Amino acid sequence: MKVIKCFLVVLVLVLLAASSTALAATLDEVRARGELVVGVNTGLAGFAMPDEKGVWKGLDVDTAKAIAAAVFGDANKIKYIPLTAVQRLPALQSKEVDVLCRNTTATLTRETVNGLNFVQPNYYDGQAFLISKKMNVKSAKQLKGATVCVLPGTTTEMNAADFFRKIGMPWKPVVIENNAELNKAFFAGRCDSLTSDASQLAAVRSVAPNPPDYIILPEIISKEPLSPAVRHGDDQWYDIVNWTVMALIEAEELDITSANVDEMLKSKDPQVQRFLGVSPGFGKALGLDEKWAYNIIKQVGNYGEIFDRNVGPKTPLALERGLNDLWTRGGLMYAIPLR
Ligand SMILES: N[C@@H](CCC(=O)N[C@@H](CS)C(=O)NCC(=O)O)C(=O)O
Repeated sequence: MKVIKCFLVVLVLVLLAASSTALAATLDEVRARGELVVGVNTGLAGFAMPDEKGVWKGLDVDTAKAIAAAVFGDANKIKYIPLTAVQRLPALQSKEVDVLCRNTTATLTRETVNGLNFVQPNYYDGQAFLISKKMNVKSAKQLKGATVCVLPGTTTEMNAADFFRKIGMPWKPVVIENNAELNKAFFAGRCDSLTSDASQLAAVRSVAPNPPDYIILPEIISKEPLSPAVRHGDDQWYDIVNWTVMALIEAEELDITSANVDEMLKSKDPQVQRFLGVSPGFGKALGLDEKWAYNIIKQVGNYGEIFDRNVGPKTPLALERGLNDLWTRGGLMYAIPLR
């Protein structure tokens, strides 16, 4: 009896030790390594793509930079790991990356079966269809019998099947795993339509041989809340990534920008003072420096700046804020209170 009791006590102690290391692991590992390892797209204009000098640019890249700024006070301490749609979830599960910032839709099965947690979305998207104007089609409901290019390992594949099944229309999926090959197949006329998240179709269209030859049909057939993701089991790391995205939105709500953040340090507004660490507390609560949010905004900008710079109306993607506008202007971007 005594031996069994003893064994149980040891077992409990071992389990406790194991769970506490799992809880604190990621931030410690990232700090010890001296850089954040981020899983990004292999190349998606506006979201994550190296420029002509090989410098990664995009909304997902800026989200990653914000995390690095929060953790290190230096937005450039990042190693980018390009991942295809099929590779991305296993790469996070196997600890090849600390975080995924890769236009990935938050879903129930990805959070449960795949053991991941999605934080606050950094882009609310929805699936659409891209076609050549020559097709003379105005609605996705006219795509009867159409061949549709689609990437495997995505929510896209299932949504398209659901859409056509629901309206009882036949279609022919053309499934190609390599994204560049998929886009090439569409532009070469191997499929009548390319289906994906609307923002991605805008990105693909922006690099088309002649963009005005192509249109995105009006139907949005799904909800695609694109969110950074972390592994299950490390709440502190989840909090850091989640509150980094929240901070980007909060700064826009408070009218704090990369240009005025130093001026804002002198603000009399207690909310601004707490946000920028002038009144300390939030940094300690997250296990970070009190200047975590200041560093994010100074080095990367607020959510609106990131949106405009990468995908907004003045970029080749020319996307409107729409759902990604602040809640105060009718969008879904809403930072839960920093208190
Ligand atoms: N948001 C959807 C789709 C994401 C996705 O992977 N889209 C493709 C189509 S543009 C992509 O990013 N491809 C780039 C690649 O696989 O390299 C999901 O999470 O499943």
